[in-house]
Amino acid sequence: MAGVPWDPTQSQSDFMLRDTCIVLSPDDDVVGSSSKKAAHVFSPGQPRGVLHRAFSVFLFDESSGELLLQKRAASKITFPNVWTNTCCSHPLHGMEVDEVDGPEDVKDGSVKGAKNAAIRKLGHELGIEADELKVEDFKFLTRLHYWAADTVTHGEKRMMNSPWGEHEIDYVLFMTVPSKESVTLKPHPDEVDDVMWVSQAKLLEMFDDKTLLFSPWFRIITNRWVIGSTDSESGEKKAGWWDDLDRTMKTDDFCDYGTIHRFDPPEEHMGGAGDAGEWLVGGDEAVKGMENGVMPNGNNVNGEVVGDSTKKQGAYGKVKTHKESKLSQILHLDEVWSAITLLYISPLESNLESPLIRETFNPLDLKFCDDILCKVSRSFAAVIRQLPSQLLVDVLIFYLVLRALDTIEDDMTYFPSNEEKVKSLLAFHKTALVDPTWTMMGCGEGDERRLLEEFPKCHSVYAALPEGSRRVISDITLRMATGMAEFVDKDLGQGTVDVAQYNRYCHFVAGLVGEGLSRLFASSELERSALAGELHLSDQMGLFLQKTNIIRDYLEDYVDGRAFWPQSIWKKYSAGGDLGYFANPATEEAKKAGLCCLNDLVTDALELAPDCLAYLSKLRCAEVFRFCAIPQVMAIATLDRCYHNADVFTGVVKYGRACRASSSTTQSTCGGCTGSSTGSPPASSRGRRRRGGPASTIRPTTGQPERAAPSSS
Ligand code: D61
Ligand code: MG
Repeated sequence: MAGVPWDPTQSQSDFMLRDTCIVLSPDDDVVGSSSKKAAHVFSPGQPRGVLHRAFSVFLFDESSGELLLQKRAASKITFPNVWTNTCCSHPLHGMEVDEVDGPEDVKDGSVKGAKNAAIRKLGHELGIEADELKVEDFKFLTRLHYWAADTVTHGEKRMMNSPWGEHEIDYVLFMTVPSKESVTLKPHPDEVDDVMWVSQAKLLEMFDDKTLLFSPWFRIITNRWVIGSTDSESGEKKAGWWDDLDRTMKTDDFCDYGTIHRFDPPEEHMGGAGDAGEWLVGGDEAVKGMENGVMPNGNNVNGEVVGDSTKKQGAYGKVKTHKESKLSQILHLDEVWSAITLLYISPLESNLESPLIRETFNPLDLKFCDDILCKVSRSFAAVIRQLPSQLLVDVLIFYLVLRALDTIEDDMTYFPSNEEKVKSLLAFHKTALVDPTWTMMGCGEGDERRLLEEFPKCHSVYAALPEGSRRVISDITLRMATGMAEFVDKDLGQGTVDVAQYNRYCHFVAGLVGEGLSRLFASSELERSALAGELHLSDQMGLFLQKTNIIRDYLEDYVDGRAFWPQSIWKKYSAGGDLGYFANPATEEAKKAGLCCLNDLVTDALELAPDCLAYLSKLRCAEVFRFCAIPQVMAIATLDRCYHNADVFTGVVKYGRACRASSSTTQSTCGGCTGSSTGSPPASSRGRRRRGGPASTIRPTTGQPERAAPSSS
C-alpha cells in the first residue's frame, strides 16, 4: 500500500481520527484497520473496544541500569496523567516506512514494522533523534494481549462509564543505550508531561506511592517479566529481564514468540461504558468467536441510560421540491444512457423467487417483508432484490430491522419522555430481535408504523437466517441504538457542534450499516473474508451516503428542529449566527456566504470519495458491487447537483426523470410492489422525518413518491 507521510504536528484529536490502527484477530493476524479513535471507544456494542496492535518500548541506560519512564500528558485522550514505560503506541497501516508485521516476522523475532513504529514514536513523543537509535538494536521479547477501560485516569473521580480504553496485542521491545547522554530528550508537550530515569528500587517505591498513577499495561508487563520474582510455593527465584540486561539483550533466553500472553486488567480497570468484566482468564478459549477485533454479543450492557426528558423536538413543515427542467435533464446524457441500459439492456432482476429462499423462509412472512421494503424504500428495494439469493434475505432483514429502529428514533411525539425513547432504543435488540411476538403500536407513520406493528413477520424471517447473520444484525442494531440514544438528548436545533460530532452521528446511523454489510458479504462467502475487517472503509461508505442526505436536506431538517450541519463549519459563514440565516438571506453578500458554506460541506463529504472507491475496488461479486455502487453514484450526482446551488436553501433538490426511469424497470420486475394501494399518508403530519438513501431520488414514474421525496407537484 502506498504510504502517506505521517504528520507529527497534528492535534491529539487529529491523531485519533487519522491514525489507522491495525485491527487483529485474537491470534494476532491482521484483519483490518480502524481509526485510532474508533478502536479505543468502549461502549455497550464493543465493551472492550477493538483489538489492535501496539508496542511497548523499555529503554535502559546500560551504565546505571536505569529505565526511562514517561508521564503521559494530561491532555492525552486515553490514559492521561499516568506514568508508564518509555514509549507505548501503535504501528499504523499505510506508513511510508512499513509498520505492519506478518506471522513470519513474529516467528523469527524481527518485527521490523513494530520497531519502525517505535523509532517514529520515540522521536515524536520524546524528541529522540533518528540517528541515536537503531532499528536493529531493539530486542523483541514477547507479546501480551490485554484490555483495560480508562476508568481511573480521567481526573480525580473514577470514570465508571469511561468511553475510552485499550485493547491490544502489545509487542514488548527492549533497547539499551550506553549512557543517558546518548539520547536527546525533548518531550513533546502534547504527549509527555514528565520523564524520569529510575532504578528498580526507585520504581518499586513509586509503585507503592498511592498518589501516583500507572498505566495498566506497564504494571502487567513489569510485574510479570521485567522485575524478578520469588515463586510463592517453591521459594525459587525467577530472574526478571531487568536483572540481567546483558543476557536479555544478547541471548534469546527470555524470548517467547510462540505465545500470546493474555491478561484481564486489574479490577479498577474493568467496567467502562460497555461494563466489561473478566474475560481473558479463560485464555485462548475465551477469545474464540472474536470478529474484527470485537467480541460479538460480548456486551455487558446494563441497559439503563437515563436521559433528560424535557426536550421535545418540533414537527417539520412541508418544504418545496426543486425539480429540474426537461431540457436540463436531457443534457445529462450519462444518466439517460444509464436509464436506457437499465430499461432495455439489463434490467435488475429480483432473486427473491429462488428455490433456496422459498425453502428456507415462511413465504407469507417473507412476502410481507418484501412488500414493506418496497414501500419504505423503493431505491434500496431495487438494489437489495438483485442480490444473490444467499445474501438477499439477510440484507433485506438487516434493512428492515434498522428501519424499524430508525422509526423509533425519528418519532418526536410518541414517547412520553426522552428517557422512555432511550429505553426503547436500547432494548430493541433484546425485545424485537428475541421475542417473536414483540410489536409496537402507533409509533411512526404509514408503512413504517406498519413495519413496527407487524414486526413478528419480520422476526419470523430473521429467526430463520443463519446464526452468523443474526449476530451481525443484532450487534449492529445494538451499537446503532446506543449511538442514537446518545443523541436523543442533544439539542440539534442549530445543527451538530462540530465536525467530530457530525461524523459521530453519521457513523452511528450509516457507518455501522456499512460495517454490518461488509460482515454479511464476507459471511455469505460472496466476498473475501478480509472485507469484514475493512471497518474504516465500510464506515466511510455509510458516511458518504448519510452526509449527502444531510447536505441535501438542509431545509427540511432545519424546519424540523433537528439539523446536522456542524456549527464549526456554518458559523464561519452565517453573520446572523443562526442556521436558518441561509434560508432567508437578507443581502447578496449573505446569499454568497450560504453558497460558500454549502460548498464547504460538499467538499468535506467528497473527501470520503477516495475511500469509497477503495472499498468498491475490493468487491469481486458483480451483484454486491452493483448493490454498493449504485447508491454511491447517486450520492455523487446529488452532491454535484447541490454544489453552489441556492435551491438547497429553499427546498429539496431532486433529480430528474432519467434517474427515476431507470428504477421503474427494477420495479416492474418486482412482483407485488407496484405503486401503493394502501398508500403512505403524505409524510408531514407529525414530526416524522423522511430520508431515503441518496438513491431514493430514483423513483418510478408511477405510484406513490419515495419516502424521501415530498412532492410539490
Ligand atoms: C453499501 C451499500 C449500501 C449502504 C452502505 C454500503 C453503507 C451504508 C448504508 C448503505 C446506509 C446508508 C444510510 C443512508 C440513508 N440514511 C437513512 O436512512 C437514515 O437512517 C439511518 C438509520 C437507519 C439505516 C437504515 C439502512 C439504510 C440502508 C441500508 C440498510 C439500513 C441496510 C442494508 C442496506 C442498506 C435517515 O433515515 C430517516 C428516515 O428516512 O426516516 C436518517 O434518520 O437520517
Ligand atoms: Mg433517524
